[in-house]
Amino acid sequence: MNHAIWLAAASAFALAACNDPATPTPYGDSDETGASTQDVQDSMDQTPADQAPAAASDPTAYTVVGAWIRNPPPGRDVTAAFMTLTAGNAEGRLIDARTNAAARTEIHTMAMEDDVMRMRRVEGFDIPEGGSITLAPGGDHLMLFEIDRDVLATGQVLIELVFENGQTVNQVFEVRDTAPDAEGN
Ligand SMILES: [Cu+2]
Repeated sequence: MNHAIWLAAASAFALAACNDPATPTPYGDSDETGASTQDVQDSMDQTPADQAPAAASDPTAYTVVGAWIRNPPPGRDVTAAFMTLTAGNAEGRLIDARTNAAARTEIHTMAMEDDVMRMRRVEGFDIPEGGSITLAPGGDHLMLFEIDRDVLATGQVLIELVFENGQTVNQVFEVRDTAPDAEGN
């Protein structure tokens, strides 16, 4: 039931989105070479307090757990990705997501509309300082359009999460039929 609604919503949105002029995707166009050597040096001077040494010099350290992407049924060219995202020592805002597994990615939320759950595009998700947000089926999610099934078939999808302050996090999302914590099914 839920699943059917979700599919219907996904289908409606995909159709609507087709009228959208394609957004230019700067993916793979990165030319950032500065500062990384210094960052590594800084990290090495610090005690390895946690499992995220790369974020040691970042004003906001993001942590992602439970990242997964729904294995889409045959014939679908859209799917959704989920995770729990925690901000460390500063508040943050997720504003974009990029991946080679889809032609386009959007940030979506869900809202009831005439007794039907419908997805809606939003500009981003705020993450409170020291807090977290959870993207999960039936709620907030990353929406992937025109998916590349060859990439999904590898079982893992790399998604670059882009934050308002310019930080990015490259996160592996596991391709699954159900949520990682959905046991006994
Ligand atoms: Cu969506």
